[in-house]
Amino acid sequence: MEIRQSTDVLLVIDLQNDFCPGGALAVDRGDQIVPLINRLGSQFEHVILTQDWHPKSHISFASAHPGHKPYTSVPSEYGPQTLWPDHCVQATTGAGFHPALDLPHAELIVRKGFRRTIDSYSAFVENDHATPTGLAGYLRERGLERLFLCGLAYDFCVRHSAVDGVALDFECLVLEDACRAVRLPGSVEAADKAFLEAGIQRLSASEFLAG
Ligand code: VGL
Ligand code: ZN
Repeated sequence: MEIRQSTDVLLVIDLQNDFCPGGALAVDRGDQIVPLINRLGSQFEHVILTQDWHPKSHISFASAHPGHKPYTSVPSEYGPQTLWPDHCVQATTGAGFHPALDLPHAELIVRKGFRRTIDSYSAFVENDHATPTGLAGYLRERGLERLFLCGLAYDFCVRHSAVDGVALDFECLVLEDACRAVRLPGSVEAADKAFLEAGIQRLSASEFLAG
């Protein structure tokens, strides 16, 4: 597959310390995809990063709901909200990008989840399904049309970003081996199904790079 340099984007989701081994919400082997993502990045003219960026006491933190444990769910105004360990707190080391991530030409960093009462898995729309992040407007204004997604986590932020991107008329493809999953019960299967239903192609980044 040929990269269309003027209209394609590499969208790197949440490659942050807290999602890597040793971090607060560590994704198994989350750090291992960094070299592959760096190689991918060097092939794309347009690279955009997302950054999970929560205030203290964020609604998605189990610690903000006394008596509730991480990885359970609570009702919220916009439906069930999964609770997580405190993670990606604004301006902490955990919220920083993995130190080996080497994408100096990334042209935009989209921060999400910065409103205390709304979580945001998607790079496009927050979990209330109403609050836009601004990414769709940026892409349209810049004439960017097709997104290759990679990063963390496959079954949450990559999943919702790709599905919302397609709903907003962007073509989205997922570079599967350049992602890692949180793996809550059934979450990877649910992501696979969501990609299939939305017509989102999954492809191997290694094969993609090999041409
Ligand atoms: C994510 C859970 C909570 C992700 C972010 O990046 O997939 N998952 N916040
Ligand atoms: Zn988060």
